[in-house]
Amino acid sequence: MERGRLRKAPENFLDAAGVRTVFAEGKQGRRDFIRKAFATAAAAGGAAAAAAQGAKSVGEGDPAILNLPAHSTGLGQPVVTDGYGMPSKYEANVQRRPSPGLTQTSQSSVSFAPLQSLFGIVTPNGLHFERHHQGWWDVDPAQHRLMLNGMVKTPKVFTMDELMRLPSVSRFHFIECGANTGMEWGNVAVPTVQYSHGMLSCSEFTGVPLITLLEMAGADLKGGKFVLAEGADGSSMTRTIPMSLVTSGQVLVAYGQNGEMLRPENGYPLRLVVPGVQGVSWVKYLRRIELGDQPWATKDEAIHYVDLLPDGTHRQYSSIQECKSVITTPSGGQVLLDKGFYSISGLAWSGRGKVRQVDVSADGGRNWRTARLETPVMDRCLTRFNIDWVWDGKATMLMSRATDETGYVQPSMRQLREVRGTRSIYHNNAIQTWLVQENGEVKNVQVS
Ligand SMILES: Nc1nc2c(c(=O)[nH]1)N[C@H]1C(S)=C(S)[C@@H](COP(=O)(O)O)O[C@H]1N2
Ligand SMILES: [Mo]
Repeated sequence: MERGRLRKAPENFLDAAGVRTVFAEGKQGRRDFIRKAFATAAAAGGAAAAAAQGAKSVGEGDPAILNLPAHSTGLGQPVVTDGYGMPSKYEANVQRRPSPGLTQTSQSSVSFAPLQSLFGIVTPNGLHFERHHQGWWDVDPAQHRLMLNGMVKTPKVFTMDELMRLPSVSRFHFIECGANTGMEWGNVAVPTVQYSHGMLSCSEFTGVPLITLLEMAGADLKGGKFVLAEGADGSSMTRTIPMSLVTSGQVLVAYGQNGEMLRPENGYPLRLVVPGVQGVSWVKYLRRIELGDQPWATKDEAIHYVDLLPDGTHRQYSSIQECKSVITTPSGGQVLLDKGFYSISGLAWSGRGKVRQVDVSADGGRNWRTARLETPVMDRCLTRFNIDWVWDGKATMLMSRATDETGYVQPSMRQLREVRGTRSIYHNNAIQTWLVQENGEVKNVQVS
C-alpha cells in the first residue's frame, strides 16, 4: 500500500492527532514515558521531530481555533425522529466486509467485523460479523415458536411473548466462528485483522437461561446428557450441546443484543448463546431444543467444524474456543507515519474463562512485556489490552500472547502445528504476528 492512500482515523489512527490524545489523557507515569519517547524522537530529527513539533504547536495554540466554523454559528439539525440513528458520515469506511480471498455463494456467506476500527470490547450491532449457511431472514416474532421436546415430561411450545415475560439475565460474551483465522493454516496471509480475526464479536446478550425452560417442561435432568438445538432457516442448523453447559445456567435462549432486539442477521428473534463455544453452536432463528442421552452427529457436526489430525483421524466436538489474542492496532494494512510513541492495543479472549494476562513482544518474540488489561475483565468475554511502545523506525515484528485463568498459554503457530498438523481449517488460536516494515507499512506474516 502506498502512503498516499492512507485510511482516516480511526482505521488509521497513527497520526499526530492520536498522539495528542494520549498526551491529554495519560497518567503521570505514562506521560513521562510518552514525553521521553517524544524527546528521543525529536532528537532523532527529521519527520519524527516534525511530528513532535506539530503536536506541541497544536496543544499550545493553533490560530485556526479562532475561526468559527459554520457549525458554531448556524442552526444545527433537528432531533432525529424519523428512523434509527446512524453513525457520522465520516465513519462510512467502518463496515463489515466479505473477505476478498474467500469464495462466497450468495447465501452461504460470511462478513467480517472491522476489528481495526473498534474500541473497548463491545461490537456495535451493525458491525457484528455474520455467518449464514443459507442466508438470513427477518422472521416475524409474532409467528415464531420455540419447541422443547425429547426427554421432557411435557413437550412445550413457547411464543416470543411467553419467553419474554420470564425472568431474564444479561451477560457479555464473545462469539467466534470456529473457522476464524482459518486461512492462516494454509499459510495464506490475509492482509488485515478484519479478515484474519474478524469472525469475532462481543455483545451483551439478554435472554432466559435454557435450564429454566427445560425445568418448565419437566426435563429428565439425570438421564438427559445433551441437547440438540435447531434453527428455523433453510440450513436447519442443528448442533449437539452438552448438558453440563446448560445445567450451570450458562446457555441462554436470547432475544436481546446490546440493549435491543437481535438483528435479523444475528438470528432475530431468538438465538442460542453458548458462552465459550464456537459460533456454529449459537443456533440462530432457534426453533427447537431436544433433550437426549447421546450426541446426534448431525451434518453440521460430523463434517463441518471438525479437525483433521496428523494421524488421519477427525477430531469432533472440539467446541471450546481456546485462549487467543490479536493486536488490532497497529495491524495489517495500517501505516506508521513516523517513528516515536504508539499505544499498541488489541483483544484477548478464552472459551474457558477470564483472560489472566497478555504479553506483547515488539521484537519478533525475543522479549515480552506484560500489557495493561482494561477493566472489566469478564468470563468468556473479549478483554481489551494495551501497552506503550516506541518505534525506532526499524523493521520489527509485533506479537501478543494471552494466558487464561486456567493457566493455558496461547501457542505459537509451530506449537499448534506440532499437535494439529497442517490439514486443519478450524480452531486456529495461534499467536498472530504483524511485521512493521521500515517504511511503516504493517503486514501479516507467519513466523514458525
Ligand atoms: N440457524 C442458523 N444458525 C447459525 C448459523 C446458520 O447459518 N443458521 N450459522 C452459525 C455459525 S457457523 C456461526 S459462526 C454463527 C454466526 O453468528 P452471527 O451470524 O450472528 O455472527 O451462527 C451460527 N448459527
Ligand atoms: Mo461458524
